[in-house]
Amino acid sequence: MASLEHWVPAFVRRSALLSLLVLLAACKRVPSDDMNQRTITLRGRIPQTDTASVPGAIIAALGPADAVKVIMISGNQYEIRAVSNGAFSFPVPTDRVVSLVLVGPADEYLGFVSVRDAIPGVPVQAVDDGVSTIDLGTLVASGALIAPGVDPVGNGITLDDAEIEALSELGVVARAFLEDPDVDGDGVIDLLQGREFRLQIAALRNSSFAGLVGQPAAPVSVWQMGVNVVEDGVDTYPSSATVTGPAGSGIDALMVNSMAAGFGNILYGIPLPTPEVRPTPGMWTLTYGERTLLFQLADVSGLADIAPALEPTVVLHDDQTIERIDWVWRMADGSTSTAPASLASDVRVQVVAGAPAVRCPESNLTQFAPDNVYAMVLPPETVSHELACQDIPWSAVSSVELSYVDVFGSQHVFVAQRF
Ligand SMILES: [Ca+2]
Repeated sequence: MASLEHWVPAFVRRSALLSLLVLLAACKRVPSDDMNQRTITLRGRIPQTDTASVPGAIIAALGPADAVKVIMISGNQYEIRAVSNGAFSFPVPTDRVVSLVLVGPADEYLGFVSVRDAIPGVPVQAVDDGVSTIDLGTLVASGALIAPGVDPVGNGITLDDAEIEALSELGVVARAFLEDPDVDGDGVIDLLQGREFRLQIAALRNSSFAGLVGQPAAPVSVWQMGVNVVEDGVDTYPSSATVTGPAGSGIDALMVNSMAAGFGNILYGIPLPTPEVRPTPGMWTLTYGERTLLFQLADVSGLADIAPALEPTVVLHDDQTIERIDWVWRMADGSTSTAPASLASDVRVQVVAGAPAVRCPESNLTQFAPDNVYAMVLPPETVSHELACQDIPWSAVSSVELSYVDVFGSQHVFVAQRF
């Protein structure tokens, strides 16, 4: 982790930043019967075409009607599924947005499914109780996008307007990936080559406590960016890479190091020269070994401006130790969401404290920052958490950190300082 030290400002190095971007496990193809979480069936039909039956017709560019395969992407899992008799039907996990890329007979990229021209995928994480199948009807080409023939929102999936807007913003990085899934530029969709290259974004916002109540978060103080690389059959990768950002990014042929490497993957961190400014939109390139990756980065401001924020309230015992931490999901319009599972795939509670507090052995987050005495990953619907260790004195606490990984994989961290 030495490389991390070079680019994390000292004021946050001691706490939350060590948890940023380290959630990235190796991406992998997972057979659906290995998916332990709840699944539903997702199905639909590709559009019909009549041009193929016209003798002498000029062969037009391929469209969604030519799809023979669908790539299903859910977080760091993906599967390649066949289109059969003009239709597809397969099980999908319901903890994240499921993205669908349509693929032609010679592995041509034909586009991706977008719901309401806003959400880059199907928001099955917001499926209604008791619903076991989402039927998208016959897909419709809509410019560069492919729209469901039946809007799943209102037909088995429930989202309100604030949630749809938030999901549209949270999907900014996923959308770019779906628009150009040949990041290494060799003309073949990377996932069909067993390669996954993902830009990763994290944002950290600070606030403070007024008494026991966390105040609204300030603007982002630290943006982090990294590129996660997975290639089938590759166990080890070069430990460094070279990054060039768009004009104005201040990054030109910069040597960067691996922040973390797992089983079959590597994460290259991209140190931003001005961490409080969001990564510059435009074309970023990262070269490692023989490969050069091209990422078109959109404006990610919405990941901070529109993404929901977490605001904690601490509840103490009479002896001033922490009994529990409650929180609300604050939407951009000031309302609170009562359905956080539609926005996030988990929520994390961390407590940074000095002596006499000691590390709680029940903590279940493997990546521990040095001063953390408590770190727990919880289901996203959790909004009140009774600490597994009831011996942390509030007077020893310097900050409470709530964070979540959104349903597209970006990480959002909220650090409430006690002093
Ligand atoms: Ca490729």
